Amino acid sequence: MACKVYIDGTFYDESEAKVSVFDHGLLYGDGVFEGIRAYNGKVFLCQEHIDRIYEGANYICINIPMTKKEMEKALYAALKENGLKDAYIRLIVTRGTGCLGLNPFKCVKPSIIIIASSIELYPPELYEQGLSIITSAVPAVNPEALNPRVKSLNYLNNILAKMEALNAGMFEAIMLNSQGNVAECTGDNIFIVKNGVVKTPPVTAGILEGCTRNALLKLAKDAGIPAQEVNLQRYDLYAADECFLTGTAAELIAVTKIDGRILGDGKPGPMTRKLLGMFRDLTKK
Ligand code: PXG
Repeated sequence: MACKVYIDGTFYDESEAKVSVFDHGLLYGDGVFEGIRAYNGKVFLCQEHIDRIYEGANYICINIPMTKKEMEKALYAALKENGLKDAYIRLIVTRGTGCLGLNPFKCVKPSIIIIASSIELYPPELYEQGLSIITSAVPAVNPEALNPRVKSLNYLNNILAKMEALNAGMFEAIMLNSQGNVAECTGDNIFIVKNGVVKTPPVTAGILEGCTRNALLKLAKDAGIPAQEVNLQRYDLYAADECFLTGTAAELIAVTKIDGRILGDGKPGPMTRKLLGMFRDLTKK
């Protein structure tokens, strides 16, 4: 279904929603974005996503030309304009239109784009079966170069790893950091469960600090389930009782096989199911 797209304060029909070929978002991947969900008319983890995009923009010296409150209003306006209650919202802030050449300071004004639509990351039956995934030969971006905490418009590294997964007949790939520790998947954070303890790599492993990840850690802690942010090696993955991925698009999905090693009994485990139930409840609040 055709949607109405917000660009710099105006809604355009999808076919008319266009940006300049001189936008540095297109020319250099110079910008930041968010993938956000709306459930039953409410923008889920709205403040968290808004805070993250403002922080990321600040890191790359983009001054978003609206307040956070105005941004929240624009997200709701995009839902309303499209008559959507449940949606996937793509928020993009680009450096804006400039000239050829890297110099970002020649760009006049950052552009804000909001697309409200839908997304399906994995086929529904995989939520029942669990995913089979691989570790990628493509390492995660070194945080000393471009910190992966910035959800930038540069996703090529993750796309290389995603292609590796797809070429191997899998949907996802795990990226390791330069120390060989587990970082994250191409569009999701990763968790394991070992002896009743939920574990996920710390932000310092060089990951996107996922909003779903943070919400899940809080849900676990509030429910008295032990949860730790600790470095994980590939050994920990293979030896895990359970594994699951979290992300705005994926929500929470079990992983049952990694690099050909079957985890637990090869089915989504009890902790994964419990946390998925708790997460679904949270989306209904
Ligand atoms: N790691 C990476 C590299 C991501 O891109 C996550 C973790 C999970 O973060 P959140 O905040 O969503 O829990 C992401 C999120 C898409 C798409 O269009 C990608 C993401 C989210 C939504 C849609 O492929 N990535």
